[in-house]
Amino acid sequence: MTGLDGELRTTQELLKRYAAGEREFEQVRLSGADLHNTILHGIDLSEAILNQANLSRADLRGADLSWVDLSGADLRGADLRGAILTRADLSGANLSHANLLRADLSLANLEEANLSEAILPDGTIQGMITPLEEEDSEDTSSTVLRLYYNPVSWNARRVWIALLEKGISFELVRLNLDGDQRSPQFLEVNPFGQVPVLVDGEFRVLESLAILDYVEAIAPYPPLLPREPKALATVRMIEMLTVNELLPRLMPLMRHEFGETRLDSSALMGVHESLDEVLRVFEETLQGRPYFGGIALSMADIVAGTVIPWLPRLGHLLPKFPQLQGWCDLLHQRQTWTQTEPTEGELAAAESHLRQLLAAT
Ligand SMILES: N[C@@H](CCC(=O)N[C@@H](CS)C(=O)NCC(=O)O)C(=O)O
Repeated sequence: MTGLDGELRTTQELLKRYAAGEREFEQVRLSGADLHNTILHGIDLSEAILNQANLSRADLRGADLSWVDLSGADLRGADLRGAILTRADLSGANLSHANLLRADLSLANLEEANLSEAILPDGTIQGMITPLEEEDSEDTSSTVLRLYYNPVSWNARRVWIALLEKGISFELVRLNLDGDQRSPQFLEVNPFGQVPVLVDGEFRVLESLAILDYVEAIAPYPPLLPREPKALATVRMIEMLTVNELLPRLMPLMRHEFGETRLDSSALMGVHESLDEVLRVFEETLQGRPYFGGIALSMADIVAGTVIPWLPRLGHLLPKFPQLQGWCDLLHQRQTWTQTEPTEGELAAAESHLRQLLAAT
């Protein structure tokens, strides 16, 4: 790979060859390379020179990084589960929020490395007192996360957006919700016959909010849950208000719009007023900040942001809530929102199933 004629000179070349299936890149010299967010699962970079490289959020699961020079490298949020880092030079590297579960760090130089909130090889988190339960630290290094979803499901879209925001690899398994959610195969995955479900190796999580917690724990970078107490409580509050107040109040409007249970004008007005009650709290909570948790996107924006922008389509307009309106506009500038937005075709295809599901609730 690094012989005279095959010498690798650029990051692009490495990525190209990796994409073509090559894995042997031992002794490459790519000081200061920009490899952030890349998928380099199982790569052999032993004895490579990668000092000062940017490998933040890179997927380096199971990589051979023995004797590598990663001094001063940016490895924030990198997924290093099961990686071999024997005698690696990690001096001055930033490994905060990295996942080093079951990584081999024997004789690695960690002088002045930043390991804050990194998941260490034994499953403990640097800077936290409670070790992870043994069963939580199951090695999933050889598995890809699998998300069962439907494109018009708000609950599933929350998880989909969170996974994309984290930049981790996953695969999507689509359910049509036309009865396939009650097939024996899917009922084995979720006995309640609902999406989303996240499967990580042998481990399965139901319930979108629980899944979001799991995603945050396995991929802590970039954080989608603030640590500051008031911001954290606000984020949780918005998540719970969306699920426990906003969505139930929205259901009659959904049934009305989809023609199952038409409401007369006074009942309709009552629904709009009760929705406004919740939205007023959301509007006040933003307090001039771009997102519910402050300046950075959080799980609150993801949970509320898969519902509120749909309200105008259901006849509930937002102009009296200028902050929420601005927040919706901001969300729609994110690729993770546009990428996961159901198409008109998907919406039309889902309409009759949606009607049946609404009638059953
Ligand atoms: N509380 C669950 C709700 C899941 C849910 O209601 N999923 C809907 C789609 S949004 C579903 O799969 N419905 C199919 C059915 O009930 O048959 C969560 O948050 O994950």
